[in-house]
Amino acid sequence: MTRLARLRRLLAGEAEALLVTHLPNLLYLVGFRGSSGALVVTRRGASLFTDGRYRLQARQEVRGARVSVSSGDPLRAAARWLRRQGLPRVAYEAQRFTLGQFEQLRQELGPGVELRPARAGVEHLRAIKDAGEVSRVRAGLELTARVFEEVLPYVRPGVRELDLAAEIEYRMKQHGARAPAFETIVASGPRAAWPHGRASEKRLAKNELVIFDMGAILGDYHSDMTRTVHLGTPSARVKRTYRAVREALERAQEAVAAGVAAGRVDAAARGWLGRQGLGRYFVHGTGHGLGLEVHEEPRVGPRVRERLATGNVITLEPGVYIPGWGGVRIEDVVVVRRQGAERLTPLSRELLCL
Ligand SMILES: [Mn+2]
Repeated sequence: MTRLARLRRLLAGEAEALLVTHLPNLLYLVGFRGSSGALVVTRRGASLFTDGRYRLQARQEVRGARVSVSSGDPLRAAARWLRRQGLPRVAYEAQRFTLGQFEQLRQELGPGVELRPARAGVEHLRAIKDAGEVSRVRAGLELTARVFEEVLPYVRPGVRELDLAAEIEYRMKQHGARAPAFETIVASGPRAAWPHGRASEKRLAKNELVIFDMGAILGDYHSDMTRTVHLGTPSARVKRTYRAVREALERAQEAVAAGVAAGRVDAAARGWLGRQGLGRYFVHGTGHGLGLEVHEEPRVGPRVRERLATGNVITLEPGVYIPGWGGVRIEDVVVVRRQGAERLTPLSRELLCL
C-alpha cells in the first residue's frame, strides 16, 4: 500500500480532506523537497500547491500528486481549491500550524467548512520505517562514525571546540552528506555538563571529558550519535561515571522490543543510573525517533505509554551532567525488531582516552 493510501485509511471518518503543510511530511508523502508547499489529500487524489520557484523541481520530484503552481502563498491556493470542492470537513496539522495560518485558512474556506485538527497524522506513519529507510539511517550512521574516527587525531589539548566541529561538518559533506543533521556539539571540561553545549571558542585541556554529539543528513535521513572521550589518564570517578552511563545504555537496549511501552525503556536506563547515585544528573529523556527529522516519533521518555513497534528507529542516549565537573553521554541508534533491538551505530562504546 502506498503512503498516501495508508494515510487515507488513517483519516477515514475524520474528514474529507487533510491539509499537509509540514515540509518533511510533504517529502515523505510525495517526494517534494522544496521549502514552500501545501498538500491536499482527499479520498480520491492528492494535489501539491507550490510557488513558481519550485515549478521545475516539483515536476521532477513529486510522485502521486497533481502539482499546481501559483504566484502567491501555497496555503492560500490550497484553501481556495478546497473551497471550490465543497467538502464539509477539512483536517489540518494543528501541531504545525501558526495561529496566523489558521486564521488565514478559516477566512479562505468560509463558514461552511468545518476545520478539524488531525488526530493521527503523517508522523504516525513515519514512525514505522521500511527496509529502505532503515538502510539510509544506517548509511548515515556509518558516515558519521567514519568522520568521528577521522577527526580523533585532532582531538588534543589546545584545540578549540569550534575547530573540531568545523572539521567534522566539512568531512561529512566531503563524504556525501547534504548537511549536518544539527549543529555539531563539542563540549569539553565543565561545558560537558551542558547537555546541548554548542561548540565554543574554548580550548580542550588535559584531563577533561569531551562530548561529541553529531549527525549527518544523507539520502534525506538524519543520523545522531554521541561519544564522550577523555584527554589523558582517567580518574576513578571518570571511569565509574562512564561505566554507569554505558551500562544504562545497555540496559535500555535490552529493554527494547516490539510491544514494550517506551517508558519502560526509559525506566531501564533511569533506574540503573538512580541505583548508581546518578539519577538526579540524568536530566533528559532516554531517546527519540529519527528519520526525515532528527527528532520525531516515538519519544522514549519517563512514563511514555505508547508502545514500541517493529520498524521504529530510535536513539538511546543516557547521560549524566555534573555541574562544575563535566558530563558523559553515549548515544546509539537502534531499530526495533520483534524480539529486541538491532543496533545501527557501528562504533565501540568503550571509553576512549586520548
Ligand atoms: Mn539524539
